[in-house]
Amino acid sequence: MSAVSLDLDPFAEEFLAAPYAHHEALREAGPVVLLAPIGCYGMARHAEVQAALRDWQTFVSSRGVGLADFQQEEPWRPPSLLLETDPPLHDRTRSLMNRIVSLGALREVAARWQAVADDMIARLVARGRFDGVEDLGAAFPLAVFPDLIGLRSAGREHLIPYATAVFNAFGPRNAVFERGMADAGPAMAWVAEACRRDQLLPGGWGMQVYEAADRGECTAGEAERLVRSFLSAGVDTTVNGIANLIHAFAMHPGQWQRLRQEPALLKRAIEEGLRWDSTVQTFFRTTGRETCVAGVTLPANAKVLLFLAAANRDPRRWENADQFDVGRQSSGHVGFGFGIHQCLGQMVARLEMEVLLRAMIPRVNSINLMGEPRRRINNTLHALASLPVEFRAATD
Ligand code: OVP
Repeated sequence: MSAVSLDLDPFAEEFLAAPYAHHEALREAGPVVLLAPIGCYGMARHAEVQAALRDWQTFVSSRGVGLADFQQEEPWRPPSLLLETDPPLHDRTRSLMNRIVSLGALREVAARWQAVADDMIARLVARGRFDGVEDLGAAFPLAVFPDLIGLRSAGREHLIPYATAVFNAFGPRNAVFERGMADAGPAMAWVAEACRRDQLLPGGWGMQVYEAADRGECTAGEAERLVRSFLSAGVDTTVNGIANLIHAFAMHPGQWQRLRQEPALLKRAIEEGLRWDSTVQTFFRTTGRETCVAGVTLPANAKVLLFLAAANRDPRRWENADQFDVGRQSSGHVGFGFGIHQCLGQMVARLEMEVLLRAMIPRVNSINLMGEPRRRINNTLHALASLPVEFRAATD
């Protein structure tokens, strides 16, 4: 069998603005489709996406996890030593980073992050109306994450524009990419500088990567690039993860009431938010050899787009997949990926959402949408530009 060809560009602005409207067509066309306008394969069903993510020997990452094949064209920046590598290199860098991004390290910051969240949410409740992106989605990660890494204070406003460029660069060189790149120069220069040892504060996760280099676990050059991964992957993902979760609750007031009545559902609610609206919508792999997926032959050297967010709403995997239901058992979603590359920072992302929801449950009676949210179109992220909301104070 060969893959069904679709005349669908998943990086067209109309698609990126409303991806969920197109996912059903992608899933129903077949287990593997040919996306004719961009000349690559695509998979949008949970079983096939998960299987491809598990099989890193066939679906390789070292040729880039964007549309560009690093074997055909020069990467736009030196490849990530985590995301854009295969074993054995990947396993060495990932093990090193796993020792830094640990549960123990997060336990040390949890109480402080809770205090920051409590204070931020109390102020937002007092204010009433605010922007769920700027005043919460961006404000919270920026209040905790750069300090965790040990970044100096000056220039942190470059973090989000840098990430925008990084996540756009996984897609084609379309107008979305060009707009993101147009003013990214200063952000790229700032990030490059911020990753250097002499710019990092002692005790932070950035300096800990250099200390691993001192122990011979990697070179100083590799350390610099591993610190870059923290800054690339750790900000815009959580910014929009939080904003998307607030948006989900604003659209589903009954689900917020349910969580308030059953706070024990907190962890499930977070996973459900990640399943229902995955910030990272897609990643590519490249076939290192010919392979067969559900009876369809894929040639070697092909780019394959994995629709993580579509897999997370596959009715073959979840009942009422399009419903946001905080009581649902959502584990098994691929919002953080799956397999050897599964999100290194997932515990950080979860902790940020946890402390925020813990702060909100006793204080926020209702979350009300006060205007049309505006999307920020990105080739990879499901992102919001603004989310006008109101937190009505709890009196109970
Ligand atoms: C979502 C990710 C995203 C962007 C960059 C990197 C990782 C990196 O390692 O540089 S994972």
